[in-house]
Amino acid sequence: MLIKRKRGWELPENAATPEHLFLSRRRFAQAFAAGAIAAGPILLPALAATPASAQDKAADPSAKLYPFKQNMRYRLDRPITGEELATTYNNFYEFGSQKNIHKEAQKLPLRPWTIKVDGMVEKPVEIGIDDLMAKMPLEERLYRHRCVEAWSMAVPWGGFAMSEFVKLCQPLSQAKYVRMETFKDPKVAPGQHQTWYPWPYVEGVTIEEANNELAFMVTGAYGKPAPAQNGAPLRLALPWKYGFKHIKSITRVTFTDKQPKSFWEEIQGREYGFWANVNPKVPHPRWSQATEMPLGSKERVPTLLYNGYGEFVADLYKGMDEKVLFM
Ligand SMILES: Nc1nc2c(c(=O)[nH]1)N[C@H]1C(S)=C(S)[C@@H](COP(=O)(O)O)O[C@H]1N2
Ligand SMILES: [Mo]
Repeated sequence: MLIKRKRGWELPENAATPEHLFLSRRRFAQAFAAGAIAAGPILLPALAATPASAQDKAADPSAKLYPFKQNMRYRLDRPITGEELATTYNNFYEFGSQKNIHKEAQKLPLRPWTIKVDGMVEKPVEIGIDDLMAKMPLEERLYRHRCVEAWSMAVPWGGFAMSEFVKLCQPLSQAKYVRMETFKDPKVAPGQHQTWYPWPYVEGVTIEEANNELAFMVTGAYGKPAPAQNGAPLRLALPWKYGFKHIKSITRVTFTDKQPKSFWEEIQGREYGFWANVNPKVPHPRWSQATEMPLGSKERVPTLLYNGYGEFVADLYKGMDEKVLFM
């Protein structure tokens, strides 16, 4: 994950190697050693043939549903991040390892969009995003977001409780985990030409976490449909966990009895684990997690255990090994 040094909230050079360099160097070296790829240019240019905007915004049938009623149970201890910032400073490696991928991300066609539900469920289904939204109780929630890179934001998300989605899917009793996958289409997502990344992006949670009241499936932001760069048309928000768990542009949800191996865990399992709960006292192997830089701010603020959501989630982890819970 990229740590540039241009802005005030980012870490000094000695605190972190820019993640994309670190990882691409490492994975390139691995692939090279394995004879998988020949020496040559690592970065492929964006496909010139793809139109600048494959997406007709006016055609988004969900636009008329917004804004959703705000659920007052979830309150912020800080101002909402400016929309301009939250929609132009992004992590979405499918479109590149820099933060300014928002223009590139407009190439992602958001309709039609189908989510495949399979694995340990009563009946595997494919459901269109608009049919899904029609079945779900839509609401707005103000949530904090803490990236493992130590920047943070606070966003009004629109969407529905993940527990409602789980109910709709009718998982079998053997299902212990929910595994989610992002689209894979290198024609629209140039980052997916970088074959040393294990595409598609995968994330997972336990069924108990999915059913926790905080787990939220996001369709919108700032009172309207979320833009592609924030993970439209369906992304996850788990505000007590590091941001990389918030998988974007979900196309597949699988109920399983095996703990899923996530994208970042696959790349660098010693630094990015399955649980990834926020804890200021457990440093990342290459930098401190004690404080964070809210986007748009000039001063760092203390990071809170479970990102301040302990009252909702601490019980999920009672008696578990603290060595794995916070990475
Ligand atoms: N598919 C996909 N989902 C993703 C990522 C990604 O690169 N690809 N980055 C993650 C990380 S590290 C963070 S911090 C958040 C960033 O969400 P935002 O761009 O809406 O702030 O998305 C997460 N979800
Ligand atoms: Mo992140």
